[in-house]
Amino acid sequence: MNLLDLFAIARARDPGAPALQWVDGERETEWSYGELWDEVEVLASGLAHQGLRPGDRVACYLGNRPEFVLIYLAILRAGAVMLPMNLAYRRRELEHLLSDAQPRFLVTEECQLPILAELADSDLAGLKELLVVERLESLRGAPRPPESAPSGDDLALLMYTSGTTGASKGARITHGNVVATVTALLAAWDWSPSDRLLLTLPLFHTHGLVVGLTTALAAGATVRLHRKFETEAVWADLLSGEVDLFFGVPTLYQRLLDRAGTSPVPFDLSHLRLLCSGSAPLPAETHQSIEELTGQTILERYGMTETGMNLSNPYAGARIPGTVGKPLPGVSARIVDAEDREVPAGDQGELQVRGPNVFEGYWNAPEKTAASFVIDATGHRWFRTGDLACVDPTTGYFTLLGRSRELIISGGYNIYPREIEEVLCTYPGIRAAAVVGRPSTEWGEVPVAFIVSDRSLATDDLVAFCRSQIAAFKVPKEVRVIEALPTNALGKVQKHLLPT
Ligand code: MCA
Ligand code: AMP
Repeated sequence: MNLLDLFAIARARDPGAPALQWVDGERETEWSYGELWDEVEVLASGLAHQGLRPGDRVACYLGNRPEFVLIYLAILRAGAVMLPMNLAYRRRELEHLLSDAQPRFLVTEECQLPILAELADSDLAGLKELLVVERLESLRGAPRPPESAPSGDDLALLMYTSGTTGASKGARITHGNVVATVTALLAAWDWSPSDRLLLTLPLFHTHGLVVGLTTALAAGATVRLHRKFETEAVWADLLSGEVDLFFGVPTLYQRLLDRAGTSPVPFDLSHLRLLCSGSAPLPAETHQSIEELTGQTILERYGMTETGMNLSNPYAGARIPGTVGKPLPGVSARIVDAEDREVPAGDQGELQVRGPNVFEGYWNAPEKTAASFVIDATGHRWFRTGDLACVDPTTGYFTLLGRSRELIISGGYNIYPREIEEVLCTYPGIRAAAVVGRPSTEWGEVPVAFIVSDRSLATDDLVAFCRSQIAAFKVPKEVRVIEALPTNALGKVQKHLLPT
């Protein structure tokens, strides 16, 4: 089965049902399933007419807007591969993605053109077309492309995710992988066509794109899309009775709580069907405070770009704070020691997963792919998540305990210290740099940089330099100049000794 089959079933059920509501300040626009797919056909025809072939990559540098949804579906309809790019990415990150993935088209919006103009002198071989969603007339009027029927093994998404090496790697995600996550969530979270999802997460990552948008459209449900998370607007929608589900990263729930804390009015959300959290650990206090305030028990789940969704607290049953529940239908999960041997229930170790949801490998990186999987004695291929976890022997629920790789998760975005350290070390005078995560109530964690410099430097200038190179959310929230980095006898930096 491919994703188009899933969508076809949903729209055939009721072409007049509302698929997408776009909320732009005071203005609202709505597309039925029939209207949405008519437009998708037009755009897919135009893309194919302009030379897009099955298997070609289309990079999207777009914020949440209806055209994001239309272009995403049109890319899939044309048999091509969607490569979403985080809007906070700047020259260094964009050049890496575009040169590695060699997309044929780059789709953007007018307000991003100044940022993309910085790439004018970059060598982006293979990029044939820049499409601006405010000017898509050139795609209209083309003959309908031949029916494309990607197989389950064909790529649907190429999603970049930070590697331990510093540079991010493209996860090759097939139609079959996405179908596996989507069908598991449809069943596990009891989706139905009458559901209305409030979606404010960015569509350029798995949480917004797959867990939110794609699953809702496969359910025949309604997506109420906002440009971004704005606390007031989200509270208004949640309280209005116009939506049934809301998905967020922990920072969003913290912001909802902060806003409610200053108001005397009640924040009862018992009319909602489901609040979900993922992408970063949800503090048990946040879980509890949301329950006390709204009457809703957040359902926390766990996933990765490479795997889609793996584990979930139950829809019907106990949702236990601090846990991520049990494997979703079709997913197997195990905890192993350093030799990849399964440990007894209750013991800690690395979490490994397998199932039809797990990606096939990284783009152009066979060694990194090989290093990410382990084959067990029965020939099963397990993905090494790099997350540390344990299973409760009584309940069977998994708890995440940290990460074996150096990863900072800030507001649901991943930051690899190595990438920031590399950028810092290109700054004149900096001899060594170490970036570590510091706990933050607002963001979960934030990056802090320790640097050793040959000359005195203004940290403001250094921060400005970082901003010109990498996404603003990766820029260290604090820079400290120190005499030397603590190292062990082998010269390896001892990050745990740094005074965060
Ligand atoms: C924005 N800023 C941040 C972050 N976001 N700093 C640290 N961490 C962040 N995540 C900074 C900006 O650099 C800027 O700093 C200032 O905040 C305001 O920027 P703005 O864009 O206006 O911020 P915002 O709109 O308030 O965004 C905060 C946010 C956003 C809504 C929490 O970060 C967000 O949407 N996060 C969700 C990420 C997500 O969807 N992750 C899922 C990944 P300055 O003013 O200094 O420039 S998928 C995944 O993880 C897996 C598969 C899974 O399991 O789901
Ligand atoms: P990404 O690289 O964006 O795919 O992020 C995947 C990582 O997010 C996982 O490896 C986890 O470390 C983290 N993650 C996702 N969901 C959760 C969760 N519910 N609790 C803790 N960490 C999570």
